[in-house]
Amino acid sequence: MTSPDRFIGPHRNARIGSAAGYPRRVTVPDDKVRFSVPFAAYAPTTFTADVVLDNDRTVREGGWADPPDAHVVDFSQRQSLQAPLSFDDDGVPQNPEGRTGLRGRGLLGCWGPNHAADTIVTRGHGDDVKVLCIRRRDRQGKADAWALPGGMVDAGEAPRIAASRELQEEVGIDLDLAAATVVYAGYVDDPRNTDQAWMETTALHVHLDDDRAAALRLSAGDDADAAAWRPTDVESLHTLYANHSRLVWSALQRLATTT
Ligand code: RP5
Repeated sequence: MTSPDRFIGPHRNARIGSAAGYPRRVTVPDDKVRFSVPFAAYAPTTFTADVVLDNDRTVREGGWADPPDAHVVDFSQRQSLQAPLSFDDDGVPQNPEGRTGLRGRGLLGCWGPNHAADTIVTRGHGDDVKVLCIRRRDRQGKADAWALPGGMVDAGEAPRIAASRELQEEVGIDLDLAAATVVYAGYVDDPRNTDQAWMETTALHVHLDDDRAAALRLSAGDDADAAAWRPTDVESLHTLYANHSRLVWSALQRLATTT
């Protein structure tokens, strides 16, 4: 099974994405994405959303965001699934996939990697495999933002537990993910990413037989306003949020070799 061409090349959503309230990003040409490539004219705007600033965990009980000054964060305790952290000239973690046309944290709480967990639940056989998706309530600039069920990993929480919790919250189902297989762990090409804050995920795959899949009663909630089984042909996959197509593709490859 050959992976579609669109999985190859520099991050794209992180350069063109305009999540709610985001200022216009500086254009970053494909050949200038890597920070190692000189780009003298590069002068991105700095933007951190008010909701992030209002949730500074050092001043607000229950806050989920780092303080505005990145230098007070202990980065020795923060790990990237993608690559060892590297830092810009100001000592702030730098996006491992390169320039995004925006600095600051945007809508993301953490300087550097922001960890999520996603579940890829599949059903069906051969050319008729379907994947369980949610429609993101926030849409993130799209008319129809179908995505994998998933969300942020809470401090100290295992990705498997976070994935299971999100399935319950967003789709209303209880699935035991103890035996689910990690098919992807790394960078997410998310439209909210910036040069200094980005999404990473651990994606768990579980395939359900026809009876188990038919018994599930899907009920969208929390960050989702719809839940449905979606097709997995290449064109459908490429309409998914961020680079979730890449995650589903990994699961399909696993299915093709294990069934
Ligand atoms: C994506 O954003 C992840 O892959 C995950 O699906 C999601 C987590 O963010 P929220 O849904 O919590 O906004 O990057």
